[in-house]
Amino acid sequence: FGLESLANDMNVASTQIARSVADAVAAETGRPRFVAGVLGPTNRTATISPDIADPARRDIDFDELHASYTDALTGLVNGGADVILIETIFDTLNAKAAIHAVLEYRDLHDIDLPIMISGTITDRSGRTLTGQTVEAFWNSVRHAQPLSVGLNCALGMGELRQHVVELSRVADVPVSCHPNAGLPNELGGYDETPADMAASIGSLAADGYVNIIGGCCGTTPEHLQAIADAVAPSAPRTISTPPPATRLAGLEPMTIDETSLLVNVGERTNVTGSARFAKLIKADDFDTAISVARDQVDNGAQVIDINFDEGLLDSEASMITYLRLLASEPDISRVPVMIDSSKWSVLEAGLKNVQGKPIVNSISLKEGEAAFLEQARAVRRYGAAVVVMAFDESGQAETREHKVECCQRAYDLLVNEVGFDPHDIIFDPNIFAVATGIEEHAEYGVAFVEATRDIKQRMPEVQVSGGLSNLSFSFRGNNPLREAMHTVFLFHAVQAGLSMAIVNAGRLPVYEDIPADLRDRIEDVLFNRRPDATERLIEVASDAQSQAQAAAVDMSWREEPVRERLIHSLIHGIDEFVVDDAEEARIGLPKAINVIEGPLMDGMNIIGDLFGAGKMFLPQVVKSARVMKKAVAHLEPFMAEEGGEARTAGKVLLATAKGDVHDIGKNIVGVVLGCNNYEVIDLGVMVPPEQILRTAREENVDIIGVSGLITPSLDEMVRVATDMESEGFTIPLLIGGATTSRLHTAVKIAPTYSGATVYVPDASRAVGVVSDLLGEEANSYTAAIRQEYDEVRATRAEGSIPGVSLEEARANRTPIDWSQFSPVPPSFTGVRTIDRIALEDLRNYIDWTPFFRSWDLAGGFPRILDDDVVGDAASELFDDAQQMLDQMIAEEWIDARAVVGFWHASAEDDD
Ligand code: THG
Repeated sequence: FGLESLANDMNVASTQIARSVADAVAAETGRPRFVAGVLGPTNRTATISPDIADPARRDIDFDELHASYTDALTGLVNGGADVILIETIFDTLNAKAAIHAVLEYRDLHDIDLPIMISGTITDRSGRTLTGQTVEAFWNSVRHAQPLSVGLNCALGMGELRQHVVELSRVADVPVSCHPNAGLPNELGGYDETPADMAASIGSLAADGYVNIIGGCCGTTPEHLQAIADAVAPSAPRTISTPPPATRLAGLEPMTIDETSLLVNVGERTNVTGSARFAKLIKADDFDTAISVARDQVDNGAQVIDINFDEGLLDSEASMITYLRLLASEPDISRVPVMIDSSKWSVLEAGLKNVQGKPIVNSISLKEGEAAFLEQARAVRRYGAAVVVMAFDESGQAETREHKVECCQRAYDLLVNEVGFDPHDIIFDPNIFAVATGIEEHAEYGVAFVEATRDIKQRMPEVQVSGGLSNLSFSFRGNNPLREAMHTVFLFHAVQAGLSMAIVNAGRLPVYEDIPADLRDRIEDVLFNRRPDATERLIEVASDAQSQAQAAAVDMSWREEPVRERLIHSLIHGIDEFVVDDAEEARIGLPKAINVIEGPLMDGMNIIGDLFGAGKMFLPQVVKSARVMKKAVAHLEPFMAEEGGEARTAGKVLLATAKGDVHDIGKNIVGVVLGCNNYEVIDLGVMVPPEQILRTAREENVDIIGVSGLITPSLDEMVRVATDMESEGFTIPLLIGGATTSRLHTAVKIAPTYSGATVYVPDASRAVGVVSDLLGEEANSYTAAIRQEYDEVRATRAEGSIPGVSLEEARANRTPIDWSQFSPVPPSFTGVRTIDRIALEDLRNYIDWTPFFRSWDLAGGFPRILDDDVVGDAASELFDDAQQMLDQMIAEEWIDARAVVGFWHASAEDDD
């Protein structure tokens, strides 16, 4: 709202008001009252790119957020806040900047300022906007050691409950919850009454899932009173004690405990560890460089080590770009990253660009305790785990004793001085090359394994890791032998307590598959069992046949017909084959445009369905849109050649309504449309209707889309529509944003504008709607929407018959004369087993109405059956359904849901 410079002043003033009220109430009641100063999420995300063409771009970065949070925080503290509540977190990286700001402020001013944390789940996938699961979110903010963690906003208690239950399971601190008074209804209001909220929150409390409760959007003092009364009888939740473990996170949680097998850390995304990767980075081919990370994950890497330490590279810039690109790849960024550099500035640049809980690789005592402590404290504020190399002022530790000494010293400093959770410490006792021919190196294998054993015995909570491929440097060029050595070494090191290793994921043969003789010779080297061990290994080196088994990637989907392949690529966000497949599809169809309107659009629609059903989350949808872009880019020149009818990019004007600054959703719509070959003109936020219409005319756009999150935006949208009407516009108007709805669009907006007015529920639907509105069938599409909205209005009008007063209703009571009534005894009591039900009998008892409603079949089944066009098809379906049901019952699956699902699927096929 342009008031950024006043954040500090406003926070001082508002905290002072809260303070004076809290103090007055405390004096009056004799009970303590606290003031929580809120740091909100801001209106920008540090994790998602605002630009189609540039997934590495960001609207805001960690440092900017940090500065702005520090400013806001200063006001809250000066106004007298007791606690800082970091709230409504949709992007954990934003929250980590806020946490960092508070931790740093606390240290600088030496004050005790507890932190409360509350995230927000925005869609049906059960993830944050930026794609993290609840547990991954908790792992990523846990370093704040908050007074509490919870969830708020976005949803009502009903939808939020399962996520609070999940948080309650994983969080070893008090759990809070302050939901909205239900989801905003279609007209932007909140429907849950104090009694509704009291009931749902009361039951959450009674079931023991929360310690702190409250209300967010739409709640009033009456709501809070009712909630307070409802939870009064319940005991607070008993804090859970999840088993101690190393808990990391990408988009998903990653837990390492004593039941874990060896954690594979992918080594290939390292410019010093891979000539190919180095070449790609130097050539600025980040796309292919990202596929190296994907290969590692596909081959089983559970963490990826990322290193840009190379003299000729701008390592910081490469690290930032790479991590930001990874953030747009949900199938890779689901795993945590290990930020690998010997330069602190690169490590720090990395830490500012990951939303999960990463690992820093590495710090050590080689420059003394002061530098070590400083870096360790910084790592803690960023909330990362850390690899500590067994180095000290005298250099790298080579003997068992020296390795253990370095690690013990680092442990004491980290745990006692810095307050590190020992589970966040990963020791690396140095894997060095063996069989080098240099005598002093002969003990390196044993020294590592034995040091590992000692470390795990003395400090059982820590993890031990190592760079495995270092071991076999002297056999460079002979991968089969190197891989066999790695496997044999791991076999022993894991027994000694090695829990992680940086490896070439997927390139580790099975121990049992290594020929016994080769195994013995390798073990001789590793354990320094005989003076001629190295020579004997070299003897067999050349005939060591490939033991490594390339992990078979499942490529069976490549065998499917081209339409299925295209859809598969879109859904899974794979861009590797999409150009070839688009070409194959183009050759098989009359025109290039048919590829877009056929298989590609089918794929996008499936994605819309999956998103709607919570089976995909936002970053995946954006990823799919990028694959789409690639396919469309390939088809474009052909469409141009085919002339006139080719869908040259339609022009879409997007704007956030006047008075509203929220644009994250709108930006994503812009990205998705841009990827689908539409030209997007984005006017930004707080755009007055005049400016929208002027630009629309000047730019001769095909569609206008207005978005908004806050309730007043709903009225602004009505104004846009009204102005469009009075100025004689005819182009379609799209309505979107969190508080908008089909109902509001139908009831309030559409009637004011004679052009098409269409509600777009989310970004995954934008392309379908725009292509329908601009396509050849636009007229019938628009007519269908109009009819649908007419029906919505009609239904609403029916539903809003004015009520009468309670007195009148009671006076109008139905007279029931019980004396005239004799109850009929039931034909039997007790249990009766029914073996087989014929559909003819059952059919009459099924109330289809709720199914039709949930499938959006407004007219209901009978109308479809009567309809001339689809009537026959529908009766056929019904017969099919009957047969299927009979069979299912015969096979003892009497689950009505399965039957209904079948019917629904068939109906869509025949549509
Ligand atoms: N400890 C910690 N971090 C580390 C290491 C360690 N990071 C880097 C390194 N060591 C681990 N990573 C690798 C990656 C690749 C190789 C070795 C270690 C390797 N690469 C082939 C080679 O050099 O022969 C490259 C071949 C190619 O170009 O493809 O062996 O110890 N904490």
